[in-house]
Amino acid sequence: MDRNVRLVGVPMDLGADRRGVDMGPSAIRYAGLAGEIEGLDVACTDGGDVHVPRPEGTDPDAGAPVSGDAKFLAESETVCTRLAHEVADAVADGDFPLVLGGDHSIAIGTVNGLSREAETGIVWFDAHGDCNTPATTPSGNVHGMSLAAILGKGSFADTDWAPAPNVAEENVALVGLRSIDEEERSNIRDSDVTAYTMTDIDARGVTEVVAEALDIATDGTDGVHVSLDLDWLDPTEAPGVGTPERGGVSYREAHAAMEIIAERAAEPGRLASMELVEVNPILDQHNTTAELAVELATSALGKSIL
Ligand code: 4U7
Ligand code: MN
Ligand code: MN
Ligand code: MN
Repeated sequence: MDRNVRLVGVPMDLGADRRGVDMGPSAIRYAGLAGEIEGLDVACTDGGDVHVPRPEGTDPDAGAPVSGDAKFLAESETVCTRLAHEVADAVADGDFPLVLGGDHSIAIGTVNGLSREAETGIVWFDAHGDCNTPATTPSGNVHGMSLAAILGKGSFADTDWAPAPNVAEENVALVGLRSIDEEERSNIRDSDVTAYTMTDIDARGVTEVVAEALDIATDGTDGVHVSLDLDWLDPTEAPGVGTPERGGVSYREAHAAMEIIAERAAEPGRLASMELVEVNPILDQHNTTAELAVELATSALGKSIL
């Protein structure tokens, strides 16, 4: 990594059912993120946390679109707009934004800030598709809709804060899927997003799949955003997440994926930003999942064993 890394914490949990994911930024910092990054001879500054309203005293139905259901949509807009501003500021200063969640709804803010001035590809590591819309969501939780929001699907198209300005579906790859809702499946199939399931990883190996995902995300773009939902990993490795799904990638497979990203960071169409989301310290065993998030981030930023 040839740029300064700027940490931006987003203690957001309004996009998810389980309280606790709001403590993710603290847990990831406590696991030693800044020191580990500095250990790579990369400068790291901490931009602090974006302010998140507390659920008490907020109306979950405020801002909901006329059709369908999305909880805390008004607050999601507020938080994502603030975050987009912080990310755009970091990029304008020549820094590399490393965003710490918080639930995955914050990706809407990260990608909006990032793609203001640059064509952006996305590699989205997740057990889930995050492609529900307010009309298809079974839960009402925005963290299950964030990629659809970024791509301006359903009623998100009518908002000015959710669709990202410079992201083409053709440059988006989902990696590691194993839990998709019925109607969400059609949202993915009817889109130009490329989706790699765990079956693809079983058949082809994680290195080939991730290399191909990067080809998609770098094709004609200025940079790639890596969105890492820790539930991408198997729950035996990452127990501290709100929506664990069996059958995820192993510790080594996750590292292999991040090492391929680091290799690409030096090339054109390089790594533009990264976010670590869905770490829930309340559900964790010790601070295992936050520590894993730190390891994977430093791997992506160029840490090698020898
Ligand atoms: B995550 C779910 F119904 N699909 O929409 C939904 F199963 O950011 C889960 O990937 C979404 O962790 C998980 O609520 C969102 C559910
Ligand atoms: Mn500013
Ligand atoms: Mn997710
Ligand atoms: Mn997920």
